[in-house]
Amino acid sequence: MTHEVVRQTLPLLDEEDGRDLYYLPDLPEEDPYAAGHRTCAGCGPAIQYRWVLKAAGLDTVVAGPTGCMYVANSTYLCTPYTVPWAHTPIASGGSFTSGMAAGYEAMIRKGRYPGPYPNILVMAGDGSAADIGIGSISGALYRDHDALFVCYDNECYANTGIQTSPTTPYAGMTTFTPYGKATPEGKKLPPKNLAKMMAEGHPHCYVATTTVGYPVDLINKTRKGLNHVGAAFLHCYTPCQKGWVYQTSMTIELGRRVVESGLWPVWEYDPAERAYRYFHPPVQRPVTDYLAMQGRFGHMLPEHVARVQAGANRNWELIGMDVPQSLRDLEDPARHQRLADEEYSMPVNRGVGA
Ligand SMILES: Cc1ncc(C[n+]2csc(CCOP(=O)(O)OP(=O)(O)O)c2C)c(N)n1
Ligand code: SF4
Ligand SMILES: [Mg+2]
Repeated sequence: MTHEVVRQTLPLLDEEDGRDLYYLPDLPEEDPYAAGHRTCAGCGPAIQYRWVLKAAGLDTVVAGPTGCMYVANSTYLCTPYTVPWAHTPIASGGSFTSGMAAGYEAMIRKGRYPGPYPNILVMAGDGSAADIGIGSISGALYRDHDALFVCYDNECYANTGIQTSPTTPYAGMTTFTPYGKATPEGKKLPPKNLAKMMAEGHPHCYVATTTVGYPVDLINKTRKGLNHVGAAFLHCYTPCQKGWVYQTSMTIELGRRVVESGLWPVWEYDPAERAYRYFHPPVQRPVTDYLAMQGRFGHMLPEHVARVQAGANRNWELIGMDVPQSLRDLEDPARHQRLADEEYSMPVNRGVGA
């Protein structure tokens, strides 16, 4: 006898007028990612892990490929998870999670697991999801396994000592992209556009981008990805305090400024309509407001800053926003100094909807 596979639907938080995108919502009481892990103070990936697991709830199974969020979170017989969790090799987060999804489906159909179908997700670093393990995640998306595949993007291979990854931004300094006479900008290549690759390459999947600066957006997109019957991919910007060199209290602020400076478009791709929905932030800033907060960009020369501003301006156009003349003017290197000497607006303590 074949049993029906019953699926759950997680409720979405109110995003009325877009205003609630910014405030810290009343999060669920349950905390499947409990206190007591060993990540750095201000660790963006740890904040993302906590919110994603709060959004998913207790009927959840999680996989984590090798990276900071495996190594700093687990020692022998000790993890911060109160839900079933498994470590996978860095290359096989996608295939392992496919197996979990197929296994639960089969067990429920055969009556060997009572159901309902649990929330199944994997949270992989950018080194895993955009580089070493991209094949296994792409395969899982292509085969449409019912699971959420999350990339927590700290724009480097953090756990092995802050090496460059495909998502490290242009001019980002890492231990493998030091700046010097031959390469004054540090990293020369632009970052891989992972989320667009996943959306364009797997048009039947729900795909979205978000950041730790927008908790309601992050929680809702996690739930939409889990509610979607089939494969979903979420690309989340998560600052790495150690690798990026900034004040530990600025993780959330960076998560907003990267969007407000045009460097991280926030969108979701609806597979039913085959259409992108772009978030239009109410503030548009010069990229220096974002770059100057981080030590990894401190070496940038005027021409490097101007190039990043030109890229941000193209992003504004791509998401359907006007580019103010003041930002167009900043595409001229003559309008800049060395980044270390640039003036930029200091973060303020934002209130609700600020
Ligand atoms: C096949 C393989 N190559 C290299 C490593 C070494 N390694 C362990 S963690 C890690 C960094 C992973 O980077 P990322 O996925 O971005 O996660 P993060 O450390 O940034 O959280 C690397 C390269 C490995 N474990 N397996
Ligand atoms: S090195 Fe970066 S990603 Fe790793 S625990 Fe520290 S802040 Fe988090
Ligand atoms: Mg990483």
